[in-house]
Amino acid sequence: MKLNPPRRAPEAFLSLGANLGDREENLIRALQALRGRGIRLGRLSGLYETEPVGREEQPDFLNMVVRLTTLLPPLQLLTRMQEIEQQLGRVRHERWGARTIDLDLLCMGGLIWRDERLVLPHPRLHERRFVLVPFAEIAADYEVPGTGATVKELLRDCRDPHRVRLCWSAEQVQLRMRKARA
Ligand code: A4P
Ligand code: MG
Repeated sequence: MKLNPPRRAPEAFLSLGANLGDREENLIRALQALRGRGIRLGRLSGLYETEPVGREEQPDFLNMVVRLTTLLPPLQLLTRMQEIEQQLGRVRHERWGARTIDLDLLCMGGLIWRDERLVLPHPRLHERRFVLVPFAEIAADYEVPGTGATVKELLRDCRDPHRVRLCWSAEQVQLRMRKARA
């Protein structure tokens, strides 16, 4: 009997950000919600406190990047991410009155994708230190599809002046995840 070769699940990188409510809690809850249903979490970056880019008059963000593997097709992964945003946003909405979590899909395998729902790699990732610093922490040598450059090269060339400061190490995040599960 001929066995099918195991399918290698593609890897994906997600950026998570929160700037309202209990920011750490929102990120931890998003990570927990991501786990399962065809998604396996891999390496996590630490949490970085970052100056807001774009609309400047808003609180500082906490940002991080996570690697995961999944057999979900890209649009299904995006749908899952948006469900999680809604779940967390809705809970927080009553209390804090604004969106409390942002999940962006940075890259997925070697995929280049552009339609009305999804653009891959994320079109602004190379302009943003709040993405590139945590991304480089977990995957400095990953070549971002379509750029011919690694994450650490994109970070080296990035001119974004906004402050990015590590405030929780990856080990502290792991510990917090384990406590939340216990
Ligand atoms: N969409 C297309 N491609 C993607 C992708 N690769 N990942 C579409 C996720 N979504 C993607 O996103 C708007 C639409 O983008 C979705 O309908 C989706 O189909 P959204 O998350 O609903 O809205 P948004 O996040 O407010 O808009 P946008 O343009 O994604 O904003 P950004 O680029 O995410 O910026 N400063 C700091 N320091 N830290 C931050 O995390 N985040 C933002 C938001 C601004 N400034 C920030 C931070
Ligand atoms: Mg977004």
